[in-house]
Amino acid sequence: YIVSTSYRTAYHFQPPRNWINDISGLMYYKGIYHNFYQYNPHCALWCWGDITWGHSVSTDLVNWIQLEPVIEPDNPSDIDGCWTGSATILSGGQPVILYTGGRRDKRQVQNLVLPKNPSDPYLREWTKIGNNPVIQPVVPGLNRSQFRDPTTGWIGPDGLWRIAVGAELKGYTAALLYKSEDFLSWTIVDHPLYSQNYSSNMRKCNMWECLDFFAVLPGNNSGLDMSAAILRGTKHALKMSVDYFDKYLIGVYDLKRDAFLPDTIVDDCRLWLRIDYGHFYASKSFFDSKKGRRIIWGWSQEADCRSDDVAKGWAGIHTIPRTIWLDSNGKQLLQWPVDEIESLRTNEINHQGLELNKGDMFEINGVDTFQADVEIYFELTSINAAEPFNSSWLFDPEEHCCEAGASVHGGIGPFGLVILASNNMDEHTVVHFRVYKSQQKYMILMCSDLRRSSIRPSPYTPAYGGFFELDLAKERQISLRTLIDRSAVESFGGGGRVCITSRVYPAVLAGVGKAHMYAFNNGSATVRVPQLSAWTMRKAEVNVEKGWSAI
Ligand code: DQQ
Repeated sequence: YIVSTSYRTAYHFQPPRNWINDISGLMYYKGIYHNFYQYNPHCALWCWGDITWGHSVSTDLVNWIQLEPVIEPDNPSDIDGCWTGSATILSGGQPVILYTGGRRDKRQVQNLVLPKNPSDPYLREWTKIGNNPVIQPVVPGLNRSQFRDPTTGWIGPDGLWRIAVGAELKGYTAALLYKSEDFLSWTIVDHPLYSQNYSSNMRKCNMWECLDFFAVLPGNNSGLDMSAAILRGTKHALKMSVDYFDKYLIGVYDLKRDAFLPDTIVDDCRLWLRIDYGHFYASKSFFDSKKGRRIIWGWSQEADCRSDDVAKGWAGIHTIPRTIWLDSNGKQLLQWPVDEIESLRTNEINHQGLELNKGDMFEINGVDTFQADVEIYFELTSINAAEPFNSSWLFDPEEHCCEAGASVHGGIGPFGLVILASNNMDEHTVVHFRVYKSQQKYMILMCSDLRRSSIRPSPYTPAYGGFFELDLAKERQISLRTLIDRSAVESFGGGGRVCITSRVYPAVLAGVGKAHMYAFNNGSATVRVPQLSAWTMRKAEVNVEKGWSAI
């Protein structure tokens, strides 16, 4: 198979060569979007001590130019790697970066860098300050090798800056809270922003990595600046990357207690909602002051074998930036690809008023099936056939997606999209829904099933899944938007209630044949498709190798 070129994405963020991982600092500064990320300039693998801060810039979040790495390991406070951190724009407009440094003795410390020339909108050069590290792991009971990933700072009512740092402390996983007047000298607050005891039923919950803490308004997709005055009705989201997924809690930031209080306490972190139910980790959000929205994106690691990564010469992509906001019910976050990505759409095709009976497959022709954006609305003709919901499925939606795959007939569903399908269907990926009845409400299962996505033996091909609630008395339509970009598939179900990122490596993509795409239904109840639109997606200019001096 022609591994090296065919799996490279056409409009996702990735480096021309080498390894990338976490999103490490995002900001909009003097007309430019900045993406800083974990980057190994030497090869396509993650290696201790090699990790620097890669840097790319953009004016539209679609096309990117890669600049020189900005922070490299070169002193005892980061010699084992310049790991994840965050950017903050201080009150006078000055940008700063805090990042975790790995030391040889395995202690993790927090370091500060400042731009050499803040009037340069590209912020190409950064200087480590003399008194690094600015935060040491000195708290009694702290595990010194589990103390990392400082958040973006925010200002509290006392005018002091605050940040949170993920840590393992005396049997707790915690978001430790630090305060500072000047961003240079920090003191720990006597209680964490939030913490959780490791207990037996949470044995799967590890240290919280890549914390993110941000303000949201129910039902309002305008973003909020964390340092602005807190508006009435504001809620807060605490996001943590843990156990292979990015999870979050919704609650309030109690200013008197200086603590995050989740709306509901769920001890078992397997039940926490996820930013994305697929192959997505280490996301970060930022307030986009240009358009007044909050944007988030995450890292999607390769799911093929390491020897293929080495052969390709690159590994890791970032997902499409998404606007993120809180649903009007105040319970869950919604996400939608930023509008800018629609500038890549071409060759639009449309279908209206399709009817899909049990066993129907409707082929979607006329777009490049390897590089497409598909939006489809499924309308339920009746909800009586919904099968009963079993709440134990919430612990392991992946397992339920395996049991209830696209070929298993149901009452309502499975229905959805079959993509990247070879002529004889020996390779295909399915994104589908099922509707279940749970007492007074309906629960929708969304799966991204990769089990037949490749005939090649090496890729990791699970069935990802997530559930969302839908008031079917009010809303009879379930929408699906799927962005297909060669080895990346990002799906947004129910208007962004469940998002699933997947990585696929079909042989059909490596030049063996043409791929097909179908809308299908395999449930006993007929579903209508009032609207189906699809586009071919053009290639974006993403980090094209021109040399650092291109701008
Ligand atoms: N990756 C970074 C760490 C972070 C982890 C190192 C999460 O700072 O906790 O590359 O993917």
